[in-house]
Amino acid sequence: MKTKPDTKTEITFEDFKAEVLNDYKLAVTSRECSLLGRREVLTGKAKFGIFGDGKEIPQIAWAKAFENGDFRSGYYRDQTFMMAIGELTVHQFFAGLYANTDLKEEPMSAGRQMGGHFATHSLDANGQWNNLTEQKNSSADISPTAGQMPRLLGLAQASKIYRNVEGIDTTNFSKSGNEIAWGTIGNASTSEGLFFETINAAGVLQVPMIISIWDDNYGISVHAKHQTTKENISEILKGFQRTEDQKGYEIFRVNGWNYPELMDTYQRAAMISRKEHVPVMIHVQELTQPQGHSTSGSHERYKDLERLTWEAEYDCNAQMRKWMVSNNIATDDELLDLERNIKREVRLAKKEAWLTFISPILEESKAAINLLNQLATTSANGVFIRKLISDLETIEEPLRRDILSAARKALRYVVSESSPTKVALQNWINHYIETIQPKYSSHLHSESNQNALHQNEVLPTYDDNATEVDGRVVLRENFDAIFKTHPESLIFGEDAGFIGDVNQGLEGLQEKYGELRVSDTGIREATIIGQGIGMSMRGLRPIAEIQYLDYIMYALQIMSDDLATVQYRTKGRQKAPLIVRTRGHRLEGIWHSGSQMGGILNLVRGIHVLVPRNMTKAAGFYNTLLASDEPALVVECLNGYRLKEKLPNNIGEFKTPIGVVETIREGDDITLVSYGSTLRLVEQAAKELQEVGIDAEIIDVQSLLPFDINHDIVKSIAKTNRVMVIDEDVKGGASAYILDQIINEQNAFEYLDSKPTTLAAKPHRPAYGTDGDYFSKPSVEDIFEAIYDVMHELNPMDFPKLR
Ligand SMILES: Cc1ncc(C[n+]2csc(CCOP(=O)(O)OP(=O)(O)O)c2C)c(N)n1
Ligand SMILES: [Mg+2]
Repeated sequence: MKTKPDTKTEITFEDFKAEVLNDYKLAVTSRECSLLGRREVLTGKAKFGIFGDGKEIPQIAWAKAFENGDFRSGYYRDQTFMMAIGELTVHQFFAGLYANTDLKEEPMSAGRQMGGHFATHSLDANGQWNNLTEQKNSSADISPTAGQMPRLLGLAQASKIYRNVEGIDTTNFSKSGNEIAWGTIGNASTSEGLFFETINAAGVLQVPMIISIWDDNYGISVHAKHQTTKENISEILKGFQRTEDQKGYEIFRVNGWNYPELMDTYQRAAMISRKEHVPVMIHVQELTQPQGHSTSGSHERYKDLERLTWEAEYDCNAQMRKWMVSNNIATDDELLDLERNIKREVRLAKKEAWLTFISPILEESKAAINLLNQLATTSANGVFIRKLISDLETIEEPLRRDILSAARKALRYVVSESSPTKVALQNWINHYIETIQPKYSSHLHSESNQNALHQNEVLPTYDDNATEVDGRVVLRENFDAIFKTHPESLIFGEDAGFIGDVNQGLEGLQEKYGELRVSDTGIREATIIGQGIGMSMRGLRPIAEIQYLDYIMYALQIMSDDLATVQYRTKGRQKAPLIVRTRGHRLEGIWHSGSQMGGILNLVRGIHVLVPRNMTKAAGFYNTLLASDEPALVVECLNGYRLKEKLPNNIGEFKTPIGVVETIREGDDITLVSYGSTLRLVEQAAKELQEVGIDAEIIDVQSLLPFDINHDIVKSIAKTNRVMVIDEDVKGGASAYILDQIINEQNAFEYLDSKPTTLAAKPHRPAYGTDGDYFSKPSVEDIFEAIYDVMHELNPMDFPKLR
């Protein structure tokens, strides 16, 4: 067995010993955290725990190969790695377990994520980039198994772009593309489609990605025989192995309890990937899970005695210990001593973390009790208020919920009294909510000065004799300008490269900007988004193209779980300003009609959703978004690429504002609210309604998320006193969302003389063909008649029944 690492500079045995001892110390510290962590949950101090026990040693080997500028995209078992790279202290580990909302105490997510979800800070407190090449980076974890994979692909691809594309300012992001993106995944999670999709894509793209598979034979209680063909993921992925004449992966297999072999494997893997930009897979086998999956259960229920005995013996920490003793690195007594000390240190750090967590809350409780006592002395209902106080006082370690709940309930007892003590309590409650609520609700969007809402409108301007061109040409010219002025921008998607997208909005641009910046991808929507998330986390400005809105369903999970939550789950310390470009609305049949907006709207809060009615508006959105630091989805009108638009002369500069509606027709009788391709039908219906004396006002929403930030729609309703929302989504979808905004956010009910209505599509998917469309989605006649009916109800004499 090797006792010396393969390093270029020779080190003495004493140095080597010291390093090994240090590693062991870290492994034991991390294990102690897991053991005590579980106890904290079982005694009620924390709600849930999922820990890294049984996976310590490979993570120490990995950390030694991990360099500044590198990125991790992993899952909840990686606490030892985070400790080893200096990004997680024992104190912070427990602060995370208790959900401390102070970002200084709990830098992973300020208590928003359960423990075991790790992150580093890419951004400073103002939302500006830190120098990522001078720190070790971890993209923020998410809980859905294999959800870390798509992003991992993009994190790795960024290195390839930085190494090979000229003209980008790399200062904060890369040193010649030498950074590796390191992934981790559990053996069972490799069953997910996202795993296989990512593995294939990284092999095609040849990016510096190293994926470690922590294999403990189980996924919670489910054995490998139910998870993986041949019960062996590296065995079945053998075909990915590169050969002399075919690119592919380098695949390693190593036992997770073998410290020297792990050291060697990780060094070799890093060398290959960093230098050659080759993806590497490290299958770390024979790992264990000493305390079972999480605090929710015990593994004795599903592991037999033989397995439990094996796990005890092959526990990676125990094996490392044994190896140290047999190689004269330490004696049993020395190690016992060291382990005792670590136990004490971890206990102390845990205590401190608890104190820093609970102290401010106890202060807040004291302040509330003080005010409640004063209220009790002046109120006729003092006895009831005192009961609230004594209930609160008996809670030794109160939650903020307990404090606020008692304070709010007390107000009910003094509802018809007036006293300075009541005012004091009211003020305290208001102030408390104002200061505490943001701890849980801030940073859904960027709070930096590049927030998309800070971007002002710049109108397109035209030459006197501006030519009329196909809409796609406006887009193409604008993308050309974008790629010219933003060297860090790039676009990729199915058919986006060689032919310049299926509607030619990128025609000729690959030739001009190269295959790395305007690229074709495989048919794999989730990882197209993952490429975008990862690259935008590393300072690039990717535009990920999803060919049709209908197929965004494949990507929606990762948009919802990952992209939409980046800012929120890091409390503004990471961002992924990815632009997702797609096309939808009204074309043909069940899967080319893209109208599932309601589903999207409800799943991607945190991402802007923009629905431009023509290509000039769309181009303006891209220009706005590139000046901002937020993610967005832009849905171009599928049937608008060949419609004529005037070509602006300030291509690349005009900006469509986000969250601002546009009135495209003025009228007095009713406000019609719609967006996208349906608008053209609404405009036609309005013309026909004018002929029978009905004067409709039409508002183009343009931006569904955020929605009408200036509340212009209600101003229109104040004039017309009637509103109808017209949408090609099903009822209860986007139209319900729009109506909710108008009624609940804009208080339109004050001005309404008629029932507010929605006109939407049939509940089934749209049938194929022109008639299929006519009988599935609102037609001009449907729109005409629906509006006519509203006017008939109001004035049957002037508008007699049509049918
Ligand atoms: C998409 C999804 N499905 C189910 C779960 C619940 N879940 C959490 S962890 C886990 C098992 C994962 O096992 P494995 O990948 O082997 O990792 P290990 O915990 O064994 O390290 C499951 C089913 C989840 N988080 N996400
Ligand atoms: Mg497992």
